[in-house]
Amino acid sequence: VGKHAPDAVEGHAPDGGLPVLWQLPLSHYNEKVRWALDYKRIPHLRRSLLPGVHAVEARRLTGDVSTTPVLTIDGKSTGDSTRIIAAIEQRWPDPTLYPAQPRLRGRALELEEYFDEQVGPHIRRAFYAVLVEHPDLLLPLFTENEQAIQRLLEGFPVMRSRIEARFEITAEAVAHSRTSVVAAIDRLERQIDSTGYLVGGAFTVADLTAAALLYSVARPPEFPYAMIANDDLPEAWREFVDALADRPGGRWIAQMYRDHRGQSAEVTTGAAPAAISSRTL
Ligand SMILES: N[C@@H](CCC(=O)N[C@@H](CS)C(=O)NCC(=O)O)C(=O)O
Repeated sequence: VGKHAPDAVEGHAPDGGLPVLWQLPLSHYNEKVRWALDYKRIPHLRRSLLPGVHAVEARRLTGDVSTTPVLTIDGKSTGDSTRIIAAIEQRWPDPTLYPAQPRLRGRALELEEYFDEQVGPHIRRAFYAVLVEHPDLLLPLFTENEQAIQRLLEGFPVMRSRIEARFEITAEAVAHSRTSVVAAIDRLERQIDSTGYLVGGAFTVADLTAAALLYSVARPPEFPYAMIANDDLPEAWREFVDALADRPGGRWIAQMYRDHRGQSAEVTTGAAPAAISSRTL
């Protein structure tokens, strides 16, 4: 939070005209948009928000959405990863994430919707159900700032009950969510065709969404932020994800990351191109 300037959204000054991604580093919906920005090599700034603050900030920015990711382009903020990718696609069509053929495009968007709505919330619930028992492992996924981690740790009982209420963490719901994640891997495996892709024999928004939303199953080294070290993984989570990571669907996720996750297009302050520094001055 300390990193974001309050006026960073006004379309000039600190953002130098670059798109700004407001994010939670660990969140899979945020990873989806980062991947799209990086894949299209769109130089952009990232502002990481702390949990709690992120919902308030998202609403302040967009007026209609209390979730991250939010992307600000030319002072206009859009929430929801699907809408953001549509906006990016329109503004930066190349390389495209949407199949040109309408029927294939429809299928790709349908799969995007399926992974967003039927898988994303379930893997998140399954994950938090285990990780709320391990704040020492969970909190460093939100920030590297030791002081911030300490503060979050002190407030953790409240944060934990908010997470449990917000994501409906009950034994019954968690069991159902685990089943839904396994079903997602089943569906993924049925959908991968002989080309290795989900739709139309090429990498599209469908592949990107499936792999990003299920990254925590495969734990790919290309994931750009902190992940829990293998040796520290709580047993209850390890046994769940390891079984899935070993399946063809799990290996496919790792493959998508290897082949298509690409290089970060984030512009960090230290590496700001001249055009940005001079406008900032
Ligand atoms: N449909 C949204 C979902 C995004 C979402 O659920 N984001 C979470 C982070 S994983 C969030 O900001 N949640 C805040 C909250 O639920 O209060 C999208 O695709 O962007």
